[in-house]
Amino acid sequence: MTQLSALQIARKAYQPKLPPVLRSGPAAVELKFGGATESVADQAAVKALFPQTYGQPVAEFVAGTSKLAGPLTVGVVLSGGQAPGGHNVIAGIFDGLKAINPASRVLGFLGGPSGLEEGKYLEITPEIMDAYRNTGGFDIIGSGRTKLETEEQFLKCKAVLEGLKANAVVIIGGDDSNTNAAVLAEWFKAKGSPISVVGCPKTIDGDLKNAQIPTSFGFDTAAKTYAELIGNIQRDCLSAKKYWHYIKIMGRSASHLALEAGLQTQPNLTLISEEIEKKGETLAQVVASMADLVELRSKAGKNFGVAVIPEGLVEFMPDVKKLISTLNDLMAHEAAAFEAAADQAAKEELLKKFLAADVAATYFSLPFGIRGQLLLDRDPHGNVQVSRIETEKLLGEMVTAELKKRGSKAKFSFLTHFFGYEGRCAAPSNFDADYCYSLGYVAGLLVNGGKTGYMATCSSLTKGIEKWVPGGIPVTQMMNIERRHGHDKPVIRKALVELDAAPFKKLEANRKVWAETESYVYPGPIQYWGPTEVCDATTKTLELEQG
Ligand code: FBP
Repeated sequence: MTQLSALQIARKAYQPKLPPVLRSGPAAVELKFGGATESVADQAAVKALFPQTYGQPVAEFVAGTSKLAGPLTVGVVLSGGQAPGGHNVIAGIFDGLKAINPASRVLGFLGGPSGLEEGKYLEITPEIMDAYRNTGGFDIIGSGRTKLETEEQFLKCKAVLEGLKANAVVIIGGDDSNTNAAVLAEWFKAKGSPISVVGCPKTIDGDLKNAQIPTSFGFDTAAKTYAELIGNIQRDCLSAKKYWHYIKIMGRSASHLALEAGLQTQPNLTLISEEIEKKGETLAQVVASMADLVELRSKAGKNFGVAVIPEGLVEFMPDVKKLISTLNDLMAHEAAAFEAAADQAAKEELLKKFLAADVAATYFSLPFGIRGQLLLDRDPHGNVQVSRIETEKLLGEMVTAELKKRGSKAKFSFLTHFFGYEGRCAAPSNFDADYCYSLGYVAGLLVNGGKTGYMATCSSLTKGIEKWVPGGIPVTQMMNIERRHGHDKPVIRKALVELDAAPFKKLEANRKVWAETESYVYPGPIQYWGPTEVCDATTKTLELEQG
């Protein structure tokens, strides 16, 4: 029996809030529909791929009356990386379905999409559910990264769901998982199956957002957790005045988490990958400007500082990007040769044979350890696993070398940190606890309404929960066609940091002052109790984007 901390005990009793319109129960709301929708781009191609579900209207829940279905059986899948609040999504589905009909059942597929394919599940009982309310993590049923995309997999899912007499499956995942959910919804409809598929927007990375989805769940808590840790380091940095701290922040590709953590804590430097890509800055140029900052602060007697570095940075610098994509292709095509190579030195001999001169020059300019990390196994999509590349160390070592090359008098002693897994399973903030519970509740209502190919949403999030608007967005509306593994595929468009939007502009406007001074902010731990403007505030990103 796990021993609960005092906070966990108190937190279990927290009753997540629902938007006002949902508080009178499922029979007292109805769906109001907008007009037909179009995908964000490539309309003809997306329409051709989704003839059954394309163009469905945006739906909003308003006060009214709804016919409640009989007992519903709904499967739930947690897909991809953990994000705080996943358990509350399931709690929202559970409570929503029980409110629709007390005999409704929730079946949690184990270990992610593979659990659905293989029919491995756990029936969620009230006791199990109560043990997980308001907790972080995905451990109630586990998660996984299996992609559901082939006809064979769909047939297996259909057989499993039909065998369980399930009415629907809710897929809680990021852009790829929700894309696959939409494909599955379309496939079920084409086969004449009444099973509906509904998605929920999850990822700490914050890159599943658009005009319809203000933010993905988990981003709020993860950003606040990282901001607390950065704040603590800033205090230490300012107390000791002897180190530069290079802190890498998770977020596979987009820099949303680094930007948000930077806005919350105001370190001396926050790198934004999207800006570096736009300016076409090479690794050497990024290192040179970081060395400039060290020298500038050193001249003012400050041989210390804090720099925040986004996880995906290396893939946004043109020279390193070219190197990584060349390596990805090479390691896929010459897999046998690379596997046979005994060690890094042997692999590098192969590289000398295959790489063009400019790419080889970039590769061999990197420290030995980092080169080894670039040669590690690829993820299931054939991509380098950026969370395993120590970009923070790479930059620290290269800045040291650059200062030496310049004959600089600046004292530069660096420490590295990587904040990623520390934030993914944190206990959800009030915002995420409420948001996730509401998303789950909405997913249950969409199932009750027989909707398929929709993602549950809540909009108007910055105005306080009294103003939140629950609804559903057709997934095809968020899609465009992208080239993946040599094929054109329909995918939900990934949201990178927009350089002309308010959050980045705020960083840009303050960058010089934050670089030269210690304007550090110390957000402290996620606050659960206290004034609402402290405890229930959303992120700076949402505040700046939505006013
Ligand atoms: P999702 O996109 O599935 O939400 O996961 C994102 C993420 O947390 C990234 O920030 C990180 O790069 C990656 O997962 C790490 O993956 P893994 O959990 O496989 O180590």
